[in-house]
Amino acid sequence: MSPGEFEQALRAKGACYHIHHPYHVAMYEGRASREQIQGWVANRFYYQLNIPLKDAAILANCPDRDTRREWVQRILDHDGAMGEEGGIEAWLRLAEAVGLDREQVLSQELVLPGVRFAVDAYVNFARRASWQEAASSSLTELFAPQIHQSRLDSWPQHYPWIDPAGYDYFRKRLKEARRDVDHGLRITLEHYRTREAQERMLNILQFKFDVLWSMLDAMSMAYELERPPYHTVTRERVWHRGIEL
Ligand code: AHQ
Repeated sequence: MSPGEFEQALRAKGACYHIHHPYHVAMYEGRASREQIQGWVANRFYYQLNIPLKDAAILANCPDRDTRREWVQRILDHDGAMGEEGGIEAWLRLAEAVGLDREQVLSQELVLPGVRFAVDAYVNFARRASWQEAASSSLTELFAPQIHQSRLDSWPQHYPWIDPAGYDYFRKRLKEARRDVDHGLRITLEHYRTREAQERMLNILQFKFDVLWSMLDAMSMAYELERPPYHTVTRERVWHRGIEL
């Protein structure tokens, strides 16, 4: 495919983006309970925590200085450059804004096994794949500005109990995601030159859609269907607390 056709093919896969997942739609339409919002924030924290590790894995595999000096910004966006808050801290403010305890979120005790496995699969993919393939897997962010904007547009009116200061994270990502996509697209349209390689990349993008979709599936089981792991055995949170620590 030409670069233009390839970009169109990438954008066409947006039909699988998790903005269409019933859990996200319920949050957007105001049908989510306080527990479902809190569960989403506490579980998505694990994804946010791991983005810098994923991006550092890409840097570690990338011999090209110009690419690294641009890609490194993503780590700073999340960890916070010196003197700046950063996205992980902003997410903890979102956690407090939805009534979660900061230490409980940091403890990861609410992170569901299915969420942990999906996020770890993304980080481990980035460690093993070529830096170009790992970089292009971030292109689910082609669709991220829309999902962040949808929360800013709908949550304040549906969930007046959420402290609006918590929405800073979504505003912050609106511009960061657009800048990330600009760089990710340049790498992707440059790297994949044969039809076979382009089809492989579309499959990599589907893998990342599956990561995002599976996270919400795990949350649906736990917070919508009332079937958290081991619910037939105990109502206690007995699942593992992470072995990567
Ligand atoms: O907050 C998000 C974020 O920091 C990132 C980094 C990027 C990547 O490197 O894969 N993807 C991503 C995403 C974030 N938010 C998600 C959401 O729904 O709020 C969307 C997600 C993405 O589209 O990959």
